[in-house]
Formats: sequence, C-alpha cells, structure tokens
Amino acid sequence: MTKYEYMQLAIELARKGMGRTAPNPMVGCVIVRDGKIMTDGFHEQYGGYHAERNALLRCEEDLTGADLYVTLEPCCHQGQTPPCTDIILERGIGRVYIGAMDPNPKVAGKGAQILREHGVEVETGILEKECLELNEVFMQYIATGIPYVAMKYAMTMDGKIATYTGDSKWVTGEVARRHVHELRKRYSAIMVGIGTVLVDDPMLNCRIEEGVDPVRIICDSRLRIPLESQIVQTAKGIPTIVAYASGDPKKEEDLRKAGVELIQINEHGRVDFAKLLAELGQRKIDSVLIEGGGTFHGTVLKSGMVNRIFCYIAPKLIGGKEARSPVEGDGFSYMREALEMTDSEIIKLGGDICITGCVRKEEASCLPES
Ligand code: AOF
Ligand code: ZN
Repeated sequence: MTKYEYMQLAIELARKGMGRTAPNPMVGCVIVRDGKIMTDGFHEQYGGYHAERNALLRCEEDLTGADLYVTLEPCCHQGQTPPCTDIILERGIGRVYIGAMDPNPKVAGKGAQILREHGVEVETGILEKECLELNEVFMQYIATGIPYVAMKYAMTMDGKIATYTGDSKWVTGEVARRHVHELRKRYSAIMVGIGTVLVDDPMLNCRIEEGVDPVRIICDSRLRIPLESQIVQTAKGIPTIVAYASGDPKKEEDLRKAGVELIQINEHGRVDFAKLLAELGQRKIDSVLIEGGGTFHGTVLKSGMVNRIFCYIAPKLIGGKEARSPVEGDGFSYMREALEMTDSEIIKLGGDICITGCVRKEEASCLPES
C-alpha cells in the first residue's frame, strides 16, 4: 500500500468520531511496520485520548522504527490529555506522515518540529486537501472562535421548497433525507427562523442509529415561539436555545421553565446573526447547520458568514408563482453579483442529488437589503 492509501485509512477512521469530538477535531491514525498494519486508532470523543495515543496504547508489540500516519499534526501540549509527541518518541516511531498541520496556536508546527529534533523523519501534506476538509469546522473554529456555518435546503427541479399551499413533506426521497440526518449528526447545532417553527412545528433532532442530536437554535426576534410547539415541549431532553430581540417577561420565564436557554441580542429590534454566532462560539458551539425557509436564508446569507451550502434537488416539478424558494429577500440585480461556490461536488442520493460547495469568501459579502 502507498502512503496515500494508509492516510486514506486514517481519514476513514477519523470519521468514526463524527458528532462526538466537537469542538475538538476528528483525527485518525494508522501505524505500519514492514508493510503490515500494526495498530490503528481514532479520537473517539471530546476530552478522550487523541488518535495517536489510542493507536499506540492498543499495541504492545515493539514499534521501533515504525511509520505512523496521522490526519492532523501530533500535539505537543499538555491539555486534557498528555502530549502525543511524548508517546510517539517513547515508542521509538521512526517516521511520521502528517495529513494537515494543526492551526491550534499551542501546536502550529511545534509538534512536527519536536519530532524532527528528536530524529524522527517527518513528512507533511499527505492527502492534505482531504484532511483539511475532514476538519473544515475545527480549522475555522480554532482560528477564529466563530462557528462554521452550513446552509441546507431541499428543492424541486423548478426551484421550489414547498407547494403554493405550503406543503413540503417530502421534497426529496429517503436516501437524501438520511443524508440530512448525517449532517445533523456532524454539526453541533441546527438553526431555523421562527417561520419554520410556526409552519412546520419540527423536532430538528437526529433520527438515525447512533445519531447525536444537535443543539436546536431558533431565531425569533419577538419571542413568538408557541409554548406548545414540539421544540419547547422537548427542551428538557434536547438542548434548545431561542435567540430573540425583545419579548414579554412572562413568556421568557415560561420558556426558561420549559428548559429553553434564552439569548437576547437586540439590534434595532432584530437578532444580529454575526453577534449571535460570536455568542454561540463562546458557548463552545463550533458549527451550525441552517435549515430555515427562504426569508431566513436571505437574511443569513446577507451576513456573509455562511461557509458551505448543501442544496438537495429532487427530480420533480410543482410550479406556482406563490410557491416558496430557498433564498428570498430582494436578491441581486445582476448575474455578475452572484455568490459563487468553490470546490463544488455532486453527490447522488437515490433519485435525488445534492450539490455542495464552499461559498467563495471574498464574494460572500452581502445580498441587498430585503
Ligand atoms: C483531539 N484529538 O486526536 C488530536 C488533537 O482538548 P485536548 O486537551 O484534548 O486538546 C485538544 C487539541 O489537541 C486540539 O485542539 C488539537 O489542537 C490537538 N489534537 N485533539 O481532540 C486528537 N490529535
Ligand atoms: Zn495529541
């Protein structure tokens, strides 16, 4: 096997930690000697041992001179667990292949440097693009403290998210809907505008085996969320935040009693999305999946803080000029102003497809006021 194939295995292992490591990274590690995989490991949960330590502790055999493949630069700091560089050196590993460097200021090149200083051969940048993408959330959050934001919507071939009567169950088929639940597992929080709660009364949980429910966040400037909505009714079991600008004190108290956490941000009577994101970042929320309606998406895109879009398309047509579309507001005047994606890819999901891509940063400035 080549070094790229071993790193690919390490990436697949890392993914097993999805939904359980935030706000820390997903990391995988494979250790090879004389062409044989001796051991492997991954970061299983937040606060637990790192991938390298898990792999090394599982193997009692002599690993002197072995090759270690790891998706993220080994750490060299004492955090919740001891430095991985220590155990790598103790076990006499000969060569370390690194996928992506760690932007955490406590590591940032020092991990690789310490290994080299102790005579370990270090090669960096193996499947770097894939390893960076694996941890796109961590890379942004550790550097800025601002959560990574993805937006998701499902539409028909004629660009509608519901019929003119508001019916939207279901636009896409089962395979695509399962994919959405995988996203809900991957992202730490899910966010919608109050409109979605009033129309759909959703649960916004993660309904797959071994799923992890994201924190639910409702943007609700005037605190209109009904106490009898499914979200409020289940707030004691699933962490739920309502972000609002102003509201009746009695309603505030009732919501708190129901288990809802309230965040008040009043910017001229509205919740400012950028300020809300900063607040969520302080609460260790590293990523947010937006699953709102067209109005909410329009507002959020205007902030310029959306990193990625997941657009599901079902091969159906429903027509109707009153039928809602995924991004509303006033929109741009000219094609040349369009927000463009980089690194876009198409995923086939049964009869549906998903187009995903990163919003080109310099263009993510703003949509016109609606
Ligand atoms: C992980 N898992 O497999 C690797 C990490 O919170 P701590 O003390 O466990 O330290 C977290 C930091 O360690 C994290 O920000 C990253 O820089 C580094 N590497 N973290 O949780 C791992 N390899
Ligand atoms: Zn470590």
